Amino acid sequence: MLTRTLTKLLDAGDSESAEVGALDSAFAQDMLRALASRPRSISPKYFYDAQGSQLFDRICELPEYYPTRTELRILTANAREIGAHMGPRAEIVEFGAGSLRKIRLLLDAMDRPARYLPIDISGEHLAQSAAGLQHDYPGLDVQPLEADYTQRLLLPARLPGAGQRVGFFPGSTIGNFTPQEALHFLQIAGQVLRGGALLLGADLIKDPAVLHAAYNDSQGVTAAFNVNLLARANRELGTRFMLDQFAHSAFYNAPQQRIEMHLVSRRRQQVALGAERHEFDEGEALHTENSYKFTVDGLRALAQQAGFRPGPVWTDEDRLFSVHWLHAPS
Ligand code: AVJ
Repeated sequence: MLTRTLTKLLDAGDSESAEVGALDSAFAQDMLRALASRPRSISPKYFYDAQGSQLFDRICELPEYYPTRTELRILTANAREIGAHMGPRAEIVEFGAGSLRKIRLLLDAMDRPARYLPIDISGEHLAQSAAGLQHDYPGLDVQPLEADYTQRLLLPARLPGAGQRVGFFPGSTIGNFTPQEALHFLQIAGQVLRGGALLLGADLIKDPAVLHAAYNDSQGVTAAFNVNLLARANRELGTRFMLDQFAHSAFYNAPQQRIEMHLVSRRRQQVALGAERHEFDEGEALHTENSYKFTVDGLRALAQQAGFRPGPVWTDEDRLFSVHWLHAPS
C-alpha cells in the first residue's frame, strides 16, 4: 500500500538525467558526508526541490497536519493587532517563504507596508510566488532572495523612509534546528532585525498521539515527502536508491521534545555516489529531520537568551500552536 502510494506520488528519478558536475553541489557534499557518517543524518533543507515543495504544500492540506491551518487561524484572528504592532511602512523579511499565503494575510492588515523580502532556498518556487504577489500588491517593493538563511544573512540596506524591519518565521520551521542552532539563528536574526521585531510561529508540545498522526498521515504524503529526498538524490546525483526499499519512520522522541523522521532500509543494499559505494544494513537508517516542539515559556526563554525581549503571544483555543511577537535588540 505504501509502495503504491509512493509510486503515485514520486518521480522515481533516472540516473541518466543526473547532471555532470552535480557532485560539486552542496547537496552532493552533504549526501556524501551523510552516507559516510554514523549514525547517518542529513539536513531537512534538502527536502525542498520543486517536487518536495509540492509535496509539502500537500502535507499542509492533510487532515492530520494541524500546524499550517492552526497558524493561519491564529494569524487571521489576530491580524489587526499584529498589524498594529508592525506599524506604518514596515519592511518584512520572511525566512523560508514557501507559498506566500500567510504573508498576504499580514500585508492586508498592515498600514502601507513598504517592502517584502522573502528568502528561500527553493528559488524557482519562490520566484513564481513572488511574481504573483507583486502583481497583487503593485505598491509593495517585492524582492525575493534565493538563499540559505541557515548559512548567512546578507540583506539589502533599509529603505529610506521605511518603518521598522520585522522578521517573519512561520510554520515552526525553527523546530528543524537543534536548540543550539535555534539560538544561533535567533542571534543572527536579531542583528538583521535590530530595532525591529520577529514574528515567530512555534509548534507546541501536546498529546504524543496527535503529534504522531501529524507525521504519519493515512494517505502516505509525509512518507512520500520523506522518500523524495532519495528520489531527488537519484535525479540530481545519479545515486540509485531503491525507493521502495526504504521505509518512512516518524515518531515522537519525548525526552528530546521532537518528532524524528528517518528512512529505514528494508534490506541490505548498496548505493553509489560518484566513485563511492555505501552499504545500508537491513534496518539501518538515514535520519532526515528533527521537528522540535516547544512550550510557550521555553520559546520565550530561548528568544530572551538570544537578546530578544518577548512580547505578546497568540495561540489557538486548544493550544496546538503559538505565534510570538519578539522585540529585536536595539
Ligand atoms: C516545515 C519544518 C515546520 O516540521 O512540521 C512536515 C516539515 N516534515 N511534515 C514540520 C514537515 C514532515 C515541517 N516544517
